[in-house]
Amino acid sequence: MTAGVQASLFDETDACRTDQSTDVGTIGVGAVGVGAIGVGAVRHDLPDGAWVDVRPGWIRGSLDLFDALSADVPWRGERRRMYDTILEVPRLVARYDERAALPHPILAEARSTLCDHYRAELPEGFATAGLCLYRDGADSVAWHGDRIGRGRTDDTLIAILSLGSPRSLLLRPRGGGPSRRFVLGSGDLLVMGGSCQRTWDHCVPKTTGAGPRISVQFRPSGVM
Ligand SMILES: O=C(O)CCC(=O)C(=O)O
Repeated sequence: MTAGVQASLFDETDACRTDQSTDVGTIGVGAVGVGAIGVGAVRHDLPDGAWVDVRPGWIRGSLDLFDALSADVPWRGERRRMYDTILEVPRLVARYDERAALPHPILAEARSTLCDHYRAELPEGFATAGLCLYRDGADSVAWHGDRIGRGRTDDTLIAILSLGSPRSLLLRPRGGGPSRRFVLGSGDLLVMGGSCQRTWDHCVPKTTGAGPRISVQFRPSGVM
């Protein structure tokens, strides 16, 4: 499956980092590579102690990574009970806990880069990876916060790598108020931090004309 879209306009060609390096490093897998987060990341402070970092073009060769994950990940559908009806969840998923091998070596590199960059704010580091495949614009995820585990009571960080077709990720205060829209292109990174999971909800709404998109969410252990 090919996303059939251009990667982020910011898709970069610089070298990416190794576990050992302290700045921009050199590990990539073929044409795919992880950039430094500090280069080009912008922090958006939100009310109530929440923030969002956006780092456009974090992954170089992101459409190759999209194609590899589309083909290799054991995608599965999920069902949820809604009152007395069982409904198909409108996207495919795959989950990797902290002990599981990730489905592409660049995702391990991405996680380790995230752990290094956010060590002061998240000393325990990112552990799990949740992957979602939005097959087209009819696939979506409804408003929610990641409030299972410590995200319910404490500040935490969730990092999202977007691959494939651009989609909007919206955030709105839990108590109501105007929403904020972040349009994520292929290879872009968005990190939600501070109180974001407790005080804000996020969603990926349905849209017309979108192609396939993969979202990779890195979370600390026990947070969902
Ligand atoms: O698709 C995304 O980037 C968001 C996914 C998400 O919020 C979730 O699966 O909990």
